[in-house]
Amino acid sequence: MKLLKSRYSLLIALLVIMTGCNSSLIEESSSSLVSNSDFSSSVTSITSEEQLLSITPIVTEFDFDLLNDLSYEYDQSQIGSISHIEGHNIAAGDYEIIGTTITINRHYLVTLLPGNYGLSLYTTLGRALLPINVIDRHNNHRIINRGFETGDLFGWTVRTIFKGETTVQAFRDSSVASNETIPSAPFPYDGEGDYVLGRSTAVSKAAFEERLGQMRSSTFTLGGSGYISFLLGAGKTSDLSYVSIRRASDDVELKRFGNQSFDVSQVLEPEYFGENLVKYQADLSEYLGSALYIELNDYGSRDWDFLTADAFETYYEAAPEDGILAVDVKPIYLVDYAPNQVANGDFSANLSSWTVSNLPGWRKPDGSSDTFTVTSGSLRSNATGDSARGLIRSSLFRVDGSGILSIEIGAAQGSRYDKDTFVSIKHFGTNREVIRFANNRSSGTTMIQYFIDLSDYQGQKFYVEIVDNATGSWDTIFIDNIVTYYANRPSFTYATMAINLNY
Ligand SMILES: [Ca+2]
Ligand SMILES: [Ca+2]
Ligand SMILES: [Ca+2]
Ligand SMILES: [Ca+2]
Repeated sequence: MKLLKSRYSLLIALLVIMTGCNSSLIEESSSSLVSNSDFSSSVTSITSEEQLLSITPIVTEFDFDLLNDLSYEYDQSQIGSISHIEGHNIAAGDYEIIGTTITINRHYLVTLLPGNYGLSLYTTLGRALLPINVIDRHNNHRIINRGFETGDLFGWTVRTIFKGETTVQAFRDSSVASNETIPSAPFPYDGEGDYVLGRSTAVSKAAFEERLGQMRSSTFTLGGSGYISFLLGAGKTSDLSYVSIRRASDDVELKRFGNQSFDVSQVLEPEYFGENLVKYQADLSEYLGSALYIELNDYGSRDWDFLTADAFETYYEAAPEDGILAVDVKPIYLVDYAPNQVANGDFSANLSSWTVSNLPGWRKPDGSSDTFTVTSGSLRSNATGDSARGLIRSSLFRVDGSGILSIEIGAAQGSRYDKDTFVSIKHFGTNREVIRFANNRSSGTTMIQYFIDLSDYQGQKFYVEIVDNATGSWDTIFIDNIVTYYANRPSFTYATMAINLNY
């Protein structure tokens, strides 16, 4: 009888271990062996037919910092032919079975919160358990692949913003570079770990600069102290190359950070290279508990109009000790009153109601940036000639009436006019560009009228940005007669509509 009892104890202990119960349960079960009926009821609740098949765990710990896959080995003669894996929302495509190895992919593992899990592997002979331990690295407070240590853009979503052209798309896997010497520079990126978001060596610097695009992180819930930090390089003109912090619930751009340490005056120095990384920190604690994401933007195609980056850390128990305080450079409207007709759209009041961006990237090496003027009744970006560059922003207007707008553009026909001299209409709050268009029907200095249909956005507020980002012949833009309110739909055809470059 004693022997039988200890056998039963062993059997129960085994069953309990296999089903993952804790040690206090084992003790309880042992003491209940006094009665046979107690024994049978406690065992049948665990399993009647379950004889778990045996697999060999190889890697069972998932580390959000390393983004490793998990793996298990099996012997087909013991477990039969594999059917599928089930549990915790795993789907075909989240795992691979090659030879005698089962691999659980990291793209699935990043969806699990820290803790212990068991996946069921079903075979022709029964079921095996694949144990998973997701290590607690404050996973839900941090973004996936924040430092590009996978060697690619895993965890980030990229999109083109220029005519769907993927050939000029910024932010590609090939931009993830070794954290070593900068191409054709004598010093390193100065990032963290083995990889950074850098500059691809596959194309010239000019060709790399020409690319445009956006790159979005995974969503995280801001926790800890609410501080974040990141490394940023290049991005001479913060109005065109910047990092946004957006709220997931409504897409509102909460903060916008540029590489404010980029020193325009030093670019001319032969030993200076602007793409090395500078550490920034920012206090976002007013948004603690909010779901946020990070977005990198590249709207510029010229000088240093690209971003290098690394180490987007979004979880700090306490404020970080190092890093320059990042300055928010998103457009600010102190009064969000918005009439249906944009103020001074005909420039009859010179530049009043318009704001010239004073971000340093627009300045010439001598520090001057006298760009916008009103001449012969129209806005012009050539106050100091075609080489002047700049961005000017309207006050807010509200879509009303027919929802149709019209704008006149002249000049703006330089060699890459549709990337360099353009009009952008942006949504107040999200600062999302709903349309960017250029003077594609240009005819010298003649003013050409373009119609825009914003009738899908009735009642919403927008503003206009006019950009001149180039210095060559005809790289200057004239604007006049911005009409944002037509009570009745004016007459226009497809040929006279503005063509959106952002898709
Ligand atoms: Ca890195
Ligand atoms: Ca660019
Ligand atoms: Ca005018
Ligand atoms: Ca210009």
